[in-house]
Amino acid sequence: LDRLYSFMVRLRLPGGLLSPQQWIACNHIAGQHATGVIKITSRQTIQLHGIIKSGIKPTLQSFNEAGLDSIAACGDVNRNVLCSTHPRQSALHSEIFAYADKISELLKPKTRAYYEIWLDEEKIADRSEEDPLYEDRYLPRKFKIAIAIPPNNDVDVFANDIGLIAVIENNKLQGFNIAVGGGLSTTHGNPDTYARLATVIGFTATEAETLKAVYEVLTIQRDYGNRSDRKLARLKYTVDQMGIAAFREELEKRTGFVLQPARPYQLTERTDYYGWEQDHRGLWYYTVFVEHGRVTDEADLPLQSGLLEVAATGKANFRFTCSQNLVLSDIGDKDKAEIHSILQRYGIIRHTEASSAARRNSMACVALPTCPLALAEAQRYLPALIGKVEPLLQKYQLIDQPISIRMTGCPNGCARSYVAEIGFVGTGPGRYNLHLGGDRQGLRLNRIYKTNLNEAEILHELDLLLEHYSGNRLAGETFGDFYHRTLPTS
Ligand code: SRM
Ligand code: SF4
Repeated sequence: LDRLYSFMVRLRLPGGLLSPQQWIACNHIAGQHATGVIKITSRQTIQLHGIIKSGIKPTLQSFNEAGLDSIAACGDVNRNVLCSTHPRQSALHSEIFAYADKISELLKPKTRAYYEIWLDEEKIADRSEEDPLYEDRYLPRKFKIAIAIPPNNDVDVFANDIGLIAVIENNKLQGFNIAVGGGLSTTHGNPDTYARLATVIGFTATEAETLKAVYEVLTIQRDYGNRSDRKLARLKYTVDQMGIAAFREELEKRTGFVLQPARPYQLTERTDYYGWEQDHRGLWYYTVFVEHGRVTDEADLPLQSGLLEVAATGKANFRFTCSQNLVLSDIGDKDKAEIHSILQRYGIIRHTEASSAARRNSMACVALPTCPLALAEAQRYLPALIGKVEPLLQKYQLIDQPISIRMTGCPNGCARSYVAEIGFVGTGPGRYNLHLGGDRQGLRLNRIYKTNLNEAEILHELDLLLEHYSGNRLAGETFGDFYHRTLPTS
């Protein structure tokens, strides 16, 4: 008798966009083959849990019928490419957004195995499977790319192996600043591992140059990355091993052109624009708060049913944010009232509006019960913990502050807790390291303040920290900036 394994399937969704028909298909597939819950991830896509072995093939086939695939969503390859979500961000959003797809296609493994194994494509024995990028060995480790459109760093661009920052001048896309070597994961007790923010190394002006530079960063990582220790195999270690100057030189050798000096840029926020917003074309967008990306029906919030009804109108696209939320998008003026009334009927507007600023700005990874690497709870626990932090925020008149609180069940950093103002990193059942001093824009890592705290200890520490902050901060100073300034460095 075979064991009853269950699996998770994650979609490749560059930029995180689904049509309403695709959302309906995903909803249907989730109910038919998985647990029913649709999970929006911190990398702008969705995943389904609880798929039994015999259900994998029908799941992937159903996704394929909906024009969706799961290629390179996991593995030592380039992962889902992120792009700033909200079209109201810039009149050039669609032009920049298109790069997510181009990069994803460029870096997709060439093997037909996915099609042959899951989609019954005829296997041609002598078909050559040459892949000039991944060759016969893939990369030493997973690889991540994000594109940010200033001033919003909603993609956490510096947490990626490659970060592209769009440079817009005179209403034209001039090109991209390129940053390399971001990555967050650490391992408890292994001092050789560390979180690192990507370093900006230059600027590329044309599409051809940008794609070439991105591609060759991967070939450098393929050829120079550490293949003997997976804990030290991400590009961040390769970059530090080589040094920035040598890395840039190698890149220029491989691309055949010299990177221009980086252009000035400003990332002043890391925000999901909740509620209704309108873009330059007059189209409407409603950003829904989806706590930790779990789309399901709860007694007091039938979110999944409400979103299905929105999708059934065919009048809104579904865009995922990198903070696990959802933007109902591209809604015509004449359709806005209809969508609004559905959202209102299902309590979605009330939930989005009534949640506190800190709750709406929080993130948690999946962790238990499905993640095999979890040491502690995250998405099942953080909502309750925030419920206990909110009275403290009230007590110190801080309830309107969108202090970023992120929790992960282990030090891998899937909810990017190392770039939060308050980061919790699981150490064991019910226990977390408390990190402080990150900023609100994702430009600075936080630091460990206290280790291995249980809930009572967390609340005690936060009570003291919030009181001290509320009484001593400078005008306009955020919680993260205050503790960055005032905490002694070790
Ligand atoms: Fe992650 C592994 C969930 C974003 C760093 N991550 C995992 C696995 C697959 C556990 C495993 O290896 O078996 C988790 C599946 C749990 C489950 O039950 O579903 C998992 N990671 C997630 C998601 C779903 C968290 C979420 O709640 O949203 C995110 C899915 C992203 C996606 O759609 O592709 C997710 N993971 C991240 C991020 C954030 C990001 O990319 O912006 C990070 C930190 C950034 C980085 O990569 O440096 C991240 N995940 C890791 C790592 C550590 C990698 C490393 O450099 O060592 C692992 C473990 C590994 O790869 O060995 C990991
Ligand atoms: Fe699992 Fe750790 Fe990632 Fe959370 S941070 S999903 S516990 S691997």
